[in-house]
Amino acid sequence: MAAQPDACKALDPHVLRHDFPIFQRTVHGKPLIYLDNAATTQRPQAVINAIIEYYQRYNANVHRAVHTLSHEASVAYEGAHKKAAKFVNARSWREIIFTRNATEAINLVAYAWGLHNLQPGDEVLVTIMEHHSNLVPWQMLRELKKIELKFLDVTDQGRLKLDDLPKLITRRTKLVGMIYASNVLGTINPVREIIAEAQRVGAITVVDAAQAAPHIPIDVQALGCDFLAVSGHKMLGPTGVGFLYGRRELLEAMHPFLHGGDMISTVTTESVTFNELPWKFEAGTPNIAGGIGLGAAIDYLLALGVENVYAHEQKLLAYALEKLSQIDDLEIYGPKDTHDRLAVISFNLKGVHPHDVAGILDEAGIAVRSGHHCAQPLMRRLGMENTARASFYIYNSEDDVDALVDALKTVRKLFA
Ligand code: 7TS
Repeated sequence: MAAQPDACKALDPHVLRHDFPIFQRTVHGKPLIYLDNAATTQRPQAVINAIIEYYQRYNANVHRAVHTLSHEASVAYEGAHKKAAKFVNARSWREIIFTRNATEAINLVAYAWGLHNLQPGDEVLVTIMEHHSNLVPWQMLRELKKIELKFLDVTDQGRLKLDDLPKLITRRTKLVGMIYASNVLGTINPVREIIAEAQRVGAITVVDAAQAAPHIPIDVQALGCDFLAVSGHKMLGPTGVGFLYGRRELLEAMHPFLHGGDMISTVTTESVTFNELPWKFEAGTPNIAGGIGLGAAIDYLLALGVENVYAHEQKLLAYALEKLSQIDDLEIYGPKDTHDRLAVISFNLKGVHPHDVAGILDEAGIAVRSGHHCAQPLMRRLGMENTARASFYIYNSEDDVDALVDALKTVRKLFA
């Protein structure tokens, strides 16, 4: 049974770990220390159970039949949309479209809004900090629609240069895309301010919240964004499901993304009318089990309190930055303070390739990522090609930081 700590109390990672069956295994004979949460998190038993229960007890297609199993599956799947709506404080669950992941959510905006609304000469502004998933779709539109793509720069410390905004946002700016929190540097961006600037010229705003949603409370109404993309697997949910929040008036006015079954209302040989929201944007049989699993993940996170998740990670971040700074020849990227920063720490050990660092840490049972983290323009801007990256979540403790620091000291000795 999932632990349900009091929302006012600090999270205890040692207790929470028991909810995650994966921590029963070892890696190279060592207890698993999982520090690759920015890539994907682990799943609690409650999420695994929700998926098993669907397949074992009410497996059926949704929206198509009057029989009991289909009704139960439909209620559960629709219920997951309602949970997602609550999670990001959308006005209506009809503003929540389930997708495969954050990448598909952003592509939905690019194809269903961008392709039909952008004209040659229009401008799209994104930050240089974007994950490729909020960059390459706009590059695709640059080719197809002859738009101009502009970039908001970062400081060497990895904070956005907000002072540049007034000159970058012009009357021709039609869309502003921004990463809420960086998957490389951990920086949490002032998206509310950027959205307010974009709104001055009537531009559409797209927030990539793939990294933010698992760690900080999201409120789309307070942000005032038009679209916001989330991946389920980065917030304890299954792979293969994420969602797009879209402002209702925009979604109503937009063309569909994919065409076929479920997204229609009536079809004749001559014409077609589209289904109501959100089904207009969910063509074909959806990932029903995944959606229900994501609903269970949201239940779990809301029971913990996302603000408590952030508070826990802030403590871990401060501890980790302090401990890691004691290692000679270790360069840490991103903001040096813990203010508006996730517990995502990219680093390099001088003279050692990050893949070697990750390989040796793996021998110690420690999972970290190494590479360009799908943010090559940012890496290039900051003068680096690859980094190792440790990213923390609710089940990580100061013990995990200590193990990481010890293992890095071993790497340093090996390469001395
Ligand atoms: N946006 C951000 C900010 C991300 O960090 C990622 C994935 C995505 C979008 C794409 O998510 P997907 O679920 O559609 O693939 N980031 C990472 C990472 O940092 N390491 O592996 C995946």
